[in-house]
Amino acid sequence: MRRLLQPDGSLVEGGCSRLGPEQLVEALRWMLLSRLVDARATALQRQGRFGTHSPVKGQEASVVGSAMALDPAVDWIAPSYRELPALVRHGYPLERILGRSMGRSPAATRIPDGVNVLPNQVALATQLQHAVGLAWGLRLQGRPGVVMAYFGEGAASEGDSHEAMNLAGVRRAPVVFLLMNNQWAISTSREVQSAGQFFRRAEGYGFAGVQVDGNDLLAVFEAATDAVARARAGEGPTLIECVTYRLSFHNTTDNPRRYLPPGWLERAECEDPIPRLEAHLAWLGLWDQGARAALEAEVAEEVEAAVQAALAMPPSRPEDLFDQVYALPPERVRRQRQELLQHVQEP
Ligand SMILES: Cc1ncc(C[n+]2csc(CCOP(=O)(O)OP(=O)(O)O)c2C)c(N)n1
Ligand SMILES: [Mg+2]
Repeated sequence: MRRLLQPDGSLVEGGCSRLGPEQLVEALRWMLLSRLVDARATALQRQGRFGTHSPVKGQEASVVGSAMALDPAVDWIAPSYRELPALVRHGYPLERILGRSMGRSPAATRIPDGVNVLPNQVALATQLQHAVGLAWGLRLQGRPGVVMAYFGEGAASEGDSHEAMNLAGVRRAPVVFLLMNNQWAISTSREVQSAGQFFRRAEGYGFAGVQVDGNDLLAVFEAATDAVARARAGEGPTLIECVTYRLSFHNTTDNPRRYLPPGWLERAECEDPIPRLEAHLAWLGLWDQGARAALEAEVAEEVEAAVQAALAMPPSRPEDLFDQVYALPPERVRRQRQELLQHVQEP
C-alpha cells in the first residue's frame, strides 16, 4: 500500500510531496469544510430540516486528494453519494447541494450549466456505467477530459462494476475508478464482502491498479494525478483503491453501534486524515493554533452562509417530482401528476 505521509506528519523515507504549501492549505480547507458540513447537515436532519445525509467523515483525504487532481474546466466527476467536497471544488455551489437536501426547488438547486458533475447516484455502481460512456464519448469527440468515478467497496460487488471496468479496459476510456474502501457497506463488513484485494482486479481488465493509504492526502493526490495523466495521454483507465475508514454512521438512518466490533471506531479514529495533514503542515513549519483558528472561522462562515442561502431558496412544489424525469411524460405519468395535484389541493 502506497503511503507518503506518516501519522506523525513527517514524510516516509525518500517520500516527496507533489503539493506545495498553498495547495496543502487548500486541501485542509476542503477537508475542514466537509467535516463541518457533516456536523451541520446531521444537526439539521435531526431537526427535520434536512433529508438523509451520508457523511464523508474519515474519508476526506481520499475525496479531496483525488478531486484536486482534476481540472474542473475539462474533467468530469461521476459521484456516488459521499463526495461532497469534490463536487464543491469542481464548481457545484455548496448552497445548491444543501438546498437540494432541504427540499428547495429543483431550479434553484440544479447543477449549473458548465459544471462537469453528474447527479449523485444512490443505485450502487450504476454511475460507473455512466462514467465509462461519458469518458468514451469524450475520447471519440477528441476532447481532453477525464472522468473520475467514485464507488464503495460494497458497490464493487455489483455486476455493473465489472461490466463498466471491462468495457473501459477494452475501449481504453479516459476514466479513473476511485474505489473508496471504507471497510463497511452499511452493516456488511469488508471481510464478508469480497475475498480478494480490490485493486488487483484491474489487472484482469487490462489496466493499472494501485492501492493507497486513503487517509494520506499526499499519496492519494499522487496516485490520482498519475492516473489522470495516463488517461489524458490515451493510456486508458486506472483503478485506485483508497484504504480508509468510515468514522461516522452510514447515513442519518443508521446506528453503527449496533454492529461495529468493540474498539473498531477507536482504532480507526487514530487514522483520522485531518490531524495527520495538520501535523504535516506543522512539520513544515506552516501551522499553528492561530492559523487553524483563522481557517476554521473562515470555513464556518462559508458553511453558515450556504445554509442561509439554501433556506432562502423557494421550496420545491409537489409537481417537481414529475417534472424532472421525462421530457415528454407518458399518459400514465401525466395522470399521476394530476392526481397528486388534486390530492394536495384538497382542503
Ligand atoms: C443496487 C443497490 N443495492 C443496494 C442498495 C442499498 N445500499 C445503499 S448504500 C449501500 C452500501 C454501499 O456500501 P459501499 O459501496 O461500500 O459504499 P459506502 O456507503 O461505504 O460509501 C447499500 C447496500 C442500493 N442503494 N443500490
Ligand atoms: Mg463502503
